[in-house]
Amino acid sequence: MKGKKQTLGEFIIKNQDAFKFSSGELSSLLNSIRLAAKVVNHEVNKAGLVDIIGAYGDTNIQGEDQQKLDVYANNTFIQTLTRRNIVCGIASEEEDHFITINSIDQNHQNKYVVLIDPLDGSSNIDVNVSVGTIFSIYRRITPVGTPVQLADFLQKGSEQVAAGYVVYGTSTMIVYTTGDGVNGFTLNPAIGTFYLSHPDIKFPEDGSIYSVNEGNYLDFPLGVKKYIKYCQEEFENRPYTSRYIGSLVSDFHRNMIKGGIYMYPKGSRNPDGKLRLLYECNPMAFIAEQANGKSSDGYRRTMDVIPIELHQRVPFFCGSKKMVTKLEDFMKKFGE
Ligand code: P6P
Repeated sequence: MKGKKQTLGEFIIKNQDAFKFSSGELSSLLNSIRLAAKVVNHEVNKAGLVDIIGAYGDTNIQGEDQQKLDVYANNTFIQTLTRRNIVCGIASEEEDHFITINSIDQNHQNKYVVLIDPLDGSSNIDVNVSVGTIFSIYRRITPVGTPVQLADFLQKGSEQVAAGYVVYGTSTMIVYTTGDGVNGFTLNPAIGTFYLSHPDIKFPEDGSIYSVNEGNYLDFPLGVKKYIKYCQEEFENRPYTSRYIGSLVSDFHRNMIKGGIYMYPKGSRNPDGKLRLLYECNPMAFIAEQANGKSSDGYRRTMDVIPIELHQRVPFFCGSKKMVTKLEDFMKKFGE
């Protein structure tokens, strides 16, 4: 039918042959993420109406208050992924350690591990600011038929086979890559179907939006301070616009559409930065690079960082290629 938009389900099936590993398993994995996203979206959208807002009364390994929706989203993604019998292990921001997934008759035959930030930006939940889910998918590297190991999760970002995010915003979208470009799907809540709304998304090579928590300015490395002042000076197409929602998925998504750079530098309170390498920075970096953008820790490509710890943090600079390169120039010149 003319003008009929492709659904996410149709897109997954149509493109599964392009996936260099077992297409059926990845398709099933992506379908389970699609289902979990719809379930979480339903709760996020009605959070203001029921007593699901507010602290869960517990804290996660990050020492952050767990919001009830954090826990709900975490449980929903873990249960949905487990039921599909595709993954051998899951790591989550909300779980201190990785979870081994293996039903009795299964004997650890599943080949994929998933790392998730189930509800990023959750501190914004009870002020009605958009939040997101971030996921990263790898093939296991330890022998199939044995329990998953930490090494399966501590892989460089360049080894990811798929990554994506859900943004629960003015509309709910899934944006993901399997290494063959980036595509965005928007949910029609009336029928619970995601439709291809943003095919082949590309970061504008340059941009005029910078996203950083300027409240931490005095704490930033000199190179970052110099870059921010560069963004603010009257010259060429500057001053740029400062836009910071405080929700990585939303800031990243806007910058990918309009052009921009997101920055979370290190500082005295966050000596390695705040964002987690494995389930925030690497998946966003994979998407950024697949959309012709760039991502680094100020000096090195984010996806080349060798992980040493599940909840490891890194400084994170990600967005339009020319803006990230300019930031790196300031870091090389002025450094810490
Ligand atoms: P700050 C949310 O907690 C998050 O991980 C990202 O989504 C967001 O960009 C950042 O932290 C906000 O951190 O220190 O500026 O409040």
